[in-house]
Order: sequence, then C-alpha cells, then structure tokens
Amino acid sequence: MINKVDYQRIATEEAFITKDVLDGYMRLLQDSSFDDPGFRSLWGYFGTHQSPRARAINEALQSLGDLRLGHMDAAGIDHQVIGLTAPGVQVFDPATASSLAVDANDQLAEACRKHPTRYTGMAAVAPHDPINAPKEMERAVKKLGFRAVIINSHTLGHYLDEPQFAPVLEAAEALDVPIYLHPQTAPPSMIKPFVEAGLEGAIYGFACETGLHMLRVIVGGVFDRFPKLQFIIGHTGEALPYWLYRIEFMHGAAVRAQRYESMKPLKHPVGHYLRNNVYITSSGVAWQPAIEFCQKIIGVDRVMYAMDYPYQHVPEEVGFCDAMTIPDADKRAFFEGVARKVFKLNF
Ligand code: 1DF
Ligand code: MN
Repeated sequence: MINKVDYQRIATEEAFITKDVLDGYMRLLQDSSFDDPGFRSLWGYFGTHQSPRARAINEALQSLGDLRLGHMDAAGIDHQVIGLTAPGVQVFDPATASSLAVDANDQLAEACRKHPTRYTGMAAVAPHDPINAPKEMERAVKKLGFRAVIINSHTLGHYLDEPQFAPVLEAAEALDVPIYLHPQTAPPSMIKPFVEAGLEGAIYGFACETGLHMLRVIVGGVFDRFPKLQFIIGHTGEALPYWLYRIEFMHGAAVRAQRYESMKPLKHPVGHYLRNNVYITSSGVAWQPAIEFCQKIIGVDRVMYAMDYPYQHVPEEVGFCDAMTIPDADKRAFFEGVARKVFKLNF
C-alpha cells in the first residue's frame, strides 16, 4: 500500500543502461588486457550472474518504458531523475566513450520527451575527452533538456581535481547544471583489500571511493576556482557529513603546517563548500537518523530523496521515508522541493 501524501516523490539517483553500453561492458569482461578488478566484479555480477536479483536489475536497467513506470507506480515514485548507470562510458577509450555517451543521451532524451512528467535526464559524459565532453554537455542541456551531468567517480584512475578536467567543470558551471558525482568501484591502485573481503561495491567501497573523490575536489580548491559549481553526492553524502568535524580540524592543521605541497589554503573551511557547493541525496539510505543528520549538517535546502532504482528498488523504503518524524515542511523539501529547485523541474 502506498501512503497518500501531499508531496510528490521525486527520486534523484535512478539508473538505466543502453544495449550498446551493456554490450561494451560485456566486451571488456572478455578482454583479458582490461585489468580492473572492480569493474569485473560489478559487471561480472550484473551482466552475467544468474541470481534472480542480478537478472531483475539487468532487465530493469534496460527499460525506459512500462516495466520502469510500473515499478515507479507500485512504489509511489512520481518522477525519476535518471542517469546512465555506473561506470557510465568512463571505462572506454575516449572516442568510443564519447560516441556511446551521445547515443545514451539521445535514447534517454527520447524517453523524457515521451514521459515529461515522469522522467528527467542527466547527461552521460566522457570526462577523458575534454574536447568533446563540454560540447556534449552543452548539447545535452540546451538541445535535449537535461538538467544535470552524471560522472561516475574516477575516470581510469583520474579525479576531477586534476587539471585536465577543468573544461568539464567550467562547462557545468557555465551551463548552470550540477554534476552528480555517482559512485563506481575504486581503481585498481586502491581496490585490492576491498575485493579480498567482498567490500568493493555498494556495501562500502563505493562510499570510500566517492567520498574520497568529493573531498579531493574540495581540498583541491575546485570550488575556489569555480565558485558557482554545484555537485550532488548520494548515499547520505558518502559519509562526509559524519566526518566533517575531524576533516576540518585536520585540514586546518595540515594547511597551517604546510605539510603537503598539494594542499593549498582554501578560501573557506571544508564545511563551507559542503553547505554551498554540494547537494546530498538519500539514495539507498532510507534511514531517518542519517537523513536528518545530513539536513542538520548541510541544510534542509540541500538534502533530497533518491531510491537508487533499480539497484535498491524496495517499495517499503518509500514508506519509511514518508514516516520520518521531521517537520512537514522539511519532508516536503526532501521529497520534492529541493529536487524541483536543483533540477529546475517544471512539470
Ligand atoms: C550498485 C549500487 C550498483 C549503486 C550501482 O551501479 C549503483 C550495486 C552499477 O548495488 O552494486 O548505482 N548505487 O548507487 O548504490
Ligand atoms: Mn546509484
């Protein structure tokens, strides 16, 4: 049973895949020279494993039609903000990645045109193709009507604070669209102890990788260089709000001591950037203590709902969030208001 509520439920980290990207992933799995244990674990599972969960997710990822809409109706989700699933096109060579991104964006745009009240698109992009990436971002926003760009954490071991990605950040700021920094598995240089214990995926490794990436962007001074740029991170902030006190203390101490050549002084404390340049979604965390903590730390106007369909399509969890004992206005902001503002939704 779906509760009747006086807000719309907008889910903001929802995933799909195209046939060509899925085929590309299957080719990489066959290619013994593609040495990425995280990718092999992730897409070995969702691409080929015969468990009912893996098969159901594989099928749902490929639907932008009745299957997906039926699942949304059954869970009480009014609207999905959708992006190409992780790791997007970022595992392919730059030319292949760019052409797969264009095709994925076209297919998603077609679905959004068909179901304007149900779907909003986030643009896939090949960050390692810094000539084409800003052009595709512009096309996706201005021609296809997308309202965000999704980047699945590192690109072949490289992070967005590195100088080669400046054109992508500049384009996002200029186009006035947020970058959804979505998880993927950590790169080969970091993943060994995670894989040994089965912890490289959504259980924990995703958050370590993506939290690290967000923090690199902040302490690397990206928001001092691009002050209007906005990021979105999922999973109740990839644990960063919980760490914030200690991060600020240790960052201040390291900067004052000039301990690291790479760690330059910032204009503001780390928390300032979380509160002014970062939005958080609840993807996969239908849990009042964590959601409320995020609202307290970075603001009610910066925390929004996500389901993480189809990876965590658990209709009862919608009810857990409906039942949160927080002020009505804060709940409306969480489910609807913040997303409407961030993604400029007008349906
Ligand atoms: C999983 C979770 C996979 C999330 C995802 O994309 C993903 C998973 C491949 O359960 O393995 O987006 N997630 O965001 O939590
Ligand atoms: Mn996700």
